[in-house]
Amino acid sequence: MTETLINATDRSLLQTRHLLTDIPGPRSLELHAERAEQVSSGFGIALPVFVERAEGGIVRDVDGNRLIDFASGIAVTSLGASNSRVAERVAAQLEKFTHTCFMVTEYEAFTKVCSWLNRNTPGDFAKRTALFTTGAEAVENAVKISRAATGRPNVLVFDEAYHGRSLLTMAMTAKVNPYKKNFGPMPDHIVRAASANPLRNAGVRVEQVLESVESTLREHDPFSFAAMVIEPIQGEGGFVVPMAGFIPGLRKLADKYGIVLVLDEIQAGIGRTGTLFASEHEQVAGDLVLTAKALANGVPLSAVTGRAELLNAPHAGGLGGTYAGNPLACEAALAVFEQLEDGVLLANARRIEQVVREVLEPLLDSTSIVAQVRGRGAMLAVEFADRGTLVPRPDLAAKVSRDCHSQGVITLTCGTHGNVLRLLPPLVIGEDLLRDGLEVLSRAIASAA
Ligand code: PLZ
Repeated sequence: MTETLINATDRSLLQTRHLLTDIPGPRSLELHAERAEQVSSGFGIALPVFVERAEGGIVRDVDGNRLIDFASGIAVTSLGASNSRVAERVAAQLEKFTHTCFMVTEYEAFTKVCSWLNRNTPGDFAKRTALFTTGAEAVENAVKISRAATGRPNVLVFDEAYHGRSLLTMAMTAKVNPYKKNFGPMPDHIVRAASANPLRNAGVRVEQVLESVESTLREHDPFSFAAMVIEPIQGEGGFVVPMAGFIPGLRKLADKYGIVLVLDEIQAGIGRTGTLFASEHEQVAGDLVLTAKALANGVPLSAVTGRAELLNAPHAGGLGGTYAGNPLACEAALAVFEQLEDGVLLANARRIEQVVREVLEPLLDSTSIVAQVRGRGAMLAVEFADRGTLVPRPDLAAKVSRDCHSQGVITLTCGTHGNVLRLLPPLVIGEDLLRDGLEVLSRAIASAA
């Protein structure tokens, strides 16, 4: 895999882990102290390291350390954080104009991004796309579109869901701390149903979970629901791949009651799981599909794509936003699409899964603190819990993550209980680098056990 990588030839940042100082180093600590004097303390931090340059699978910090990137800025920089084709297209656009506002005067790249998404999202029906800026905005607009199309108020969401931090999407997100605490009251008409977490529902059949979802719908009148919104693989909630048959079962419920099925592919989509869209693993087409994050490889862009009759339901002028589908972001997205076209990146994602499973799955036998290794493609996670009782161990996830950080591997945790360590390497990471990072991780897990 190392040699087939798309950018392997034009990399100027050496693709090896290299530590010159403690992590964080002295310059990062200084800058972090300055930050604390200037920046709202409402922002958390996974690793207080200041970045000087990033490329491929490496992040170089201001102290000259080279760290392995197992985060990709939370599943964003899938093509590497300074992808040359993205840089070229954005630079060329910068010379022409940075912004017109698509609601004032138009530019072709906006249409081209919509056209690619219309062609490539699952579902053999006429589609339209609306572009926005952040993931949360895509979710909010999916709700607006579904309400306009159905004339109904309610929105069904699921346990362990994450959909954003804006007022509506915060209400749709399941986890209270840190996302919702002190920020209420929450907007109304959000109803939560059971999700189909296989680890936490051992012995439960998928039909039973679907019955429980249907009974939640019935409690509120199923015909009062505009949309049901689900992540095909739950991201912040713990990289939960739902039980087989769950998403297809939701598709059937949505059809039965005329509810818009919205697939939030913001974290899992755009190649991350080894297919363009994670819902392809389930062979389900959403009525609306949401993308953001990797869509423009770090230039802010999000999209709602789906059935033409839904996207055309809002009145003209009802959708928009000053920066919606900004031309720099559209050019970045077109550069991403070009590089997804030949399937090499998708193959890389699948190869990453093979390597990660080969290294981490033996831990299931050698320790009793790893309850599961799960995920798809380059969206993989380790859940820390007592193997017998399944009591979550966030302390171990935090310890292992800290250990990785100190060894120069950028890892993130997630999960309702904070006990899941997730791996989101860029799809262009070289195999040697990937294996080096995994070696650090397995040693950290062994020492925590
Ligand atoms: N839907 C499935 O994963 C963003 C959140 C980081 P925005 N996830 C990372 C944080 O702590 O704020 C996300 C997601 C899914 C929606 C969103 C929201 O996307 O671009 O952060 O608004």
